[in-house]
Amino acid sequence: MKKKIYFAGSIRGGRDDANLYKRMINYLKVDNVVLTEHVGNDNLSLEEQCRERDASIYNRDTDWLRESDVLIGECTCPSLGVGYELAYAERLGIPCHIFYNKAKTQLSAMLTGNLYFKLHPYENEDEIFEELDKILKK
Ligand code: 6IA
Repeated sequence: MKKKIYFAGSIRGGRDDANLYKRMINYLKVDNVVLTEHVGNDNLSLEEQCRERDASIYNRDTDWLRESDVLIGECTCPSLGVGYELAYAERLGIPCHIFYNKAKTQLSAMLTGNLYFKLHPYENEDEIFEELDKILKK
């Protein structure tokens, strides 16, 4: 059965890895439903904050989180929003898988120290897809 995946990746935290998010989302989409495809969008506008628009983003994202079967986060680029989503998903008992490039980042102890989170440190991008296959039991 297709899984509903909440893919989490940095937006205002920085878009350095946006292309990687897109590759991961495209891979996940083949056999699953990715609720947050826009996270990999190349030309996501990073326009000025507007409280009302941001409130609708927050409400939509938390609705999606509540209906997701699994959260997959790419956390190499630190993002407050992704950290928030991870804590939110943990509260709901949604399985959370965290990917990060271990040569590029020192992940927060608030993530590495929380044994609820399943960590997937990688060196090469190929390893990501092998791990995704295992998670989704391809
Ligand atoms: O703090 P960040 O912006 O880096 O948080 C990124 C995370 O929050 C992602 O995993 C998304 O699920 C969520 N998120 C943050 N901003 C948005 C957004 N539009 N649309 C959907 N999800 C979002 C932001 C566009 C905006 C810059 C005008």
